[in-house]
Amino acid sequence: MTDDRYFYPDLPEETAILVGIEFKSDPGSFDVLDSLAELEQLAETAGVRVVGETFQRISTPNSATLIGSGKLAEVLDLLAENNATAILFDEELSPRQQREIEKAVKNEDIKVLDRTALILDIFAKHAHTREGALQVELAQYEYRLPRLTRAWTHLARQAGGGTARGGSGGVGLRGPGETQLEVDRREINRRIAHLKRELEEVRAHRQRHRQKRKTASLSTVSLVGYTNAGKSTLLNALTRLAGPEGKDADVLTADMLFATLDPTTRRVKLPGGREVLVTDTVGFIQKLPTTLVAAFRATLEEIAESDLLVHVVDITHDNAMQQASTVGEVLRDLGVTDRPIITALNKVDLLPDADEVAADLGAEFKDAVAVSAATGQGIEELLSRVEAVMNRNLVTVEALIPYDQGELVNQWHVHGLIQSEKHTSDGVLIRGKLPPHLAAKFRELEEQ
Ligand SMILES: Nc1nc2c(ncn2[C@@H]2O[C@H](COP(=O)(O)OP(=O)(O)OP(=O)(O)O)[C@@H](O)[C@H]2O)c(=O)[nH]1
Ligand SMILES: [Mg+2]
Repeated sequence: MTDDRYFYPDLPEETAILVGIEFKSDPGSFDVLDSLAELEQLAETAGVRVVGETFQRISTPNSATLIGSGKLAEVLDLLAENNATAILFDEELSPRQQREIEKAVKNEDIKVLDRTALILDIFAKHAHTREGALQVELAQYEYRLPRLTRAWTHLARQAGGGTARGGSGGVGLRGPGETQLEVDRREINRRIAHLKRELEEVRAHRQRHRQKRKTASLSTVSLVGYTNAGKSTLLNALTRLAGPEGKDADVLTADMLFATLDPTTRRVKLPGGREVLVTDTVGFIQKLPTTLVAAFRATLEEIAESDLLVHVVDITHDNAMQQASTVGEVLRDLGVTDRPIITALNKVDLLPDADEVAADLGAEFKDAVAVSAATGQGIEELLSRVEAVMNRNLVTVEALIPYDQGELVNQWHVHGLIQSEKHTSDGVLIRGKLPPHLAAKFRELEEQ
């Protein structure tokens, strides 16, 4: 039973037929069947049971129905045979395609959804911060606005009085209050404008917060990777093994897609004593529509501002290489191309011979370390690699710090490396390394 049916036992179970498409001209890096398997996982995460699937290889998409009419007839048969309540397309449907397919289905109780609607639905379930919830709501309205059809309003009426988040409208209709679907476009537009204003306020607040954090000037590392690769588990392991309090970051980890939506940042101590901030971010997925990428703004800003990326790869996944190249593509789309990257080949505890795999696959990646976020294996090595990259641009400084400025000694310990520390009659004489902006500050001290 899915969460929603636990809380709303009267909800009928939702079942779906999946429809995959492979474009002959551009087959993509994922095999159509692998992509469908992923779509099934997305469906399960959204609380929908898959009862049938089919796919078609096509040269050009049919502008009215995406798939050809013969294939559509087959889908309708599958739907009827299995008594399914939804058709789920693995490709984004244009508003027109969605309408035409709904017309062909001839039953307003059957939902016609695509991958984007499904991902948005999961996001609505998993967004916990105000900004996360607002941006998902905005993305959902923007997605739905051109797709408002009789079928939607009909379902909205059926759902009647459902709570905004409770999911009484079921998959594809969770999130913004279902009753909103009954109002006309003008009102939805008004809501979109309102959400945008609210988001601006929340973002301005976050910017100020980040500015404050910046003045604390710790370097930052972002954990990036395909959804379910183990980023959150790794953040927990890093803070447990090297955090100031030695305990888990308390980030939710789960064997589901998009468990994490809102970024979480924690302090982690590198082997030499220097501290960094590590941020867990939203996972990526293939066929991520640009409208959704925009919704990840909080995460994107974190990634764009970090000094180093740790790319977490689930090395035990059959599609590990395709997933890794998807992450590379998304990063490129986001314009993050100039950042040093360390690859963490995760979940090696599940492999019979971790070293062998690391040696084989490690060659495919730049700067790869085999780790297990679950057992802690390889985490020390990962931390040393992070340290090596972070320390690359430190500069050597020697400074005499007066005893009444003890806070500066502390800063040096946290932000840099200490090679020697001597207590003299005038203060503490330190020789070591610091990030460039702090080095300047300590040199000034020298000149006073
Ligand atoms: N065996 C094993 N399982 C792991 C390891 N790391 C993570 N997992 C499991 O993999 C699943 C996904 O882990 P998460 O940390 O939630 O993955 P994520 O990358 O944060 O995923 P999203 O936030 O959903 O994008 C969970 O069931 C974890 O327990 C590992 O090193 N070994
Ligand atoms: Mg996560």
